[in-house]
Amino acid sequence: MATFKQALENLKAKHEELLSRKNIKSESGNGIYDRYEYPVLTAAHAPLHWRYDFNPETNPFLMERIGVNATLNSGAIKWKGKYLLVVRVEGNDRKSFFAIAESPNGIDNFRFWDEPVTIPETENPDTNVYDMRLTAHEDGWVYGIFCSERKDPNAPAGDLSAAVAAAGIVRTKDLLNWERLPDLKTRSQQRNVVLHNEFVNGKYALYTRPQDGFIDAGSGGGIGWALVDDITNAEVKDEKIINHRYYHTIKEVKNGEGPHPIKTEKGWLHLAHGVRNCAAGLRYVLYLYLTDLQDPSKLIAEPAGHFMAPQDDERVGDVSNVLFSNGWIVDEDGKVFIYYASSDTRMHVATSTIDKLLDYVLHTPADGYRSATSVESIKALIAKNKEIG
Ligand code: M1P
Repeated sequence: MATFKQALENLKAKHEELLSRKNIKSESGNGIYDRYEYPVLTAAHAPLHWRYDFNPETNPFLMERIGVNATLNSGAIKWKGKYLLVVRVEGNDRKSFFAIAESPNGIDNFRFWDEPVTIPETENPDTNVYDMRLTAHEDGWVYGIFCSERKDPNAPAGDLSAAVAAAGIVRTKDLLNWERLPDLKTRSQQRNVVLHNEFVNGKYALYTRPQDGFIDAGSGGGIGWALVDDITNAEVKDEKIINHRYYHTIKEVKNGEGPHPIKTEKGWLHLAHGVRNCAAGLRYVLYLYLTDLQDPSKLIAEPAGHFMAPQDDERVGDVSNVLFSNGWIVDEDGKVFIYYASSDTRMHVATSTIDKLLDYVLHTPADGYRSATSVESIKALIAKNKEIG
């Protein structure tokens, strides 16, 4: 028993060392944002009491009983002065669930709350839930919209992969008790649905991502926009595409809204992901765009290419070559914390400011969709630099 006690103490000490590790700003910034040396959350951050039976009688070998595989795509919110992530935690059993992790400063010391979040089910239980976007709406509720995945009831016999993606909706006032609302009713499958934080023309406004199948966006032209009368029985009746996909760009195959956009004096600042295909498979990167303050569905600026792409260790994981973000937090002083997952495996933070992100969005050349136009952009910059000698 002395050995068990010692082993448990060692386990707890190592875990504490990981949780309390100070994060360090990486040196090689690009002037737009700063990355950090360490992920803010990994599977190893999951609380030990979720994974180990601490009783030597029932777990004499101190085995991990319930494994956690990954911590990824997290919604984010500042709550009572703390930086909170609603983390997609994926177990070894491939089921994802939500759990809240809290940090005093947004860049390290993230610790999970005592228990995972209990999401009530509808009469049609979700098989898997993931990628929650949080919205503190002006109606006073905090909403979470997430992907609810269920087996395709029309799948041919023997096809155990075909699935249907829908937008599940919950709301809360305390982040402890969550009320489940009916899933969003839409004509197509949906993933990456996000609630805008203000009413628009007296209605709830949603960013959508219509898709032909569970994986393929297909004829769904990009990020959509829909106004909804009643969030407690939400239905997309009219949907228009506000951020399109284009041939030979970073979002040729798919795109999707990240967290809800940030209101700035120059417009609504959006963070999204774009997907292209290559011999190595799909490549997911992050990009920014700006829409009109009065009409959040009207695009006013979009830099060419990616804002962030997987680099170094970020490139490898369960689904390699993926960056995905569904959470960011803005401080009162304009500092922005961008929470992103790499390769569907771990969570990171990058920091910037509203001023820098607006400068990036408004002064980075837009995509001309041809090699020749890219060369023109570079030559225009060279000429400008030569003018100043
Ligand atoms: O594996 C990469 C991502 O794939 C999906 O995103 P999208 O619907 O845009 O293709 C989601 O399953 C997401 O969770 C995942 O990170």
